[in-house]
Amino acid sequence: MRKLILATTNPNKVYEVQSALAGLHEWQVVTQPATIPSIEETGTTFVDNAILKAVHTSRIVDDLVLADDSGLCVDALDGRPGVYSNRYAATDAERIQRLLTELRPIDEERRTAAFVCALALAQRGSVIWTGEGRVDGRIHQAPKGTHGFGYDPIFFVPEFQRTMAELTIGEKNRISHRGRALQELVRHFAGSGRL
Ligand code: ITT
Repeated sequence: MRKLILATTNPNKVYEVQSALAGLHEWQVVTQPATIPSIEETGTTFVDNAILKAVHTSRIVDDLVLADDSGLCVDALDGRPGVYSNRYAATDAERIQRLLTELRPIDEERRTAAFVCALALAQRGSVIWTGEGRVDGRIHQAPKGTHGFGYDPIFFVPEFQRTMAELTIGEKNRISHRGRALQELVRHFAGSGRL
């Protein structure tokens, strides 16, 4: 069995990636060791930050490393919080509150937004592959649902007519930014014969 190391400190990402890749029976998908020092996310794009995180960890461990950089881009805020989604406020509840306050004057039809996820694969300091996924939706007026994490309770998914936090893990992985980027990764593995 080969190991795929997830270069993340976010357990929700780990859960979603492990569920999405459960069909890759040759691979054991595990979180990076807690001893890996964190690296500052100095990039200005999702893919730059995903590469930073993947390469950093891959200089310390021998196995293949996968990193995810993701966030919420709100059209009425010129794409913010974007790569700063995690740094927007201290907790999920405060991040949601800040966004809802900023969007209070914005009408329903202008509350469009997208979740974006960049993935990077690296080994021994070199990038092997990058991919991106995106899902379009709308910022709901109030939080709804208890699944998922982060901004999920205020992200309304038109295809389901529910918020992301009202979707099951299977539904979220089918349509989400991360799920779509992971579907690309599976195709890459299949194409490169690494499946
Ligand atoms: P790592 O860098 O350790 O992977 P992180 O949570 O800091 O963990 P990011 O820097 O990529 O990850 O920040 C992503 C933020 O964007 C995350 O903390 C959420 O606030 C938001 N986000 C990303 N994906 C999301 C999702 O599927 N649902 C809800 N919010 C999401």
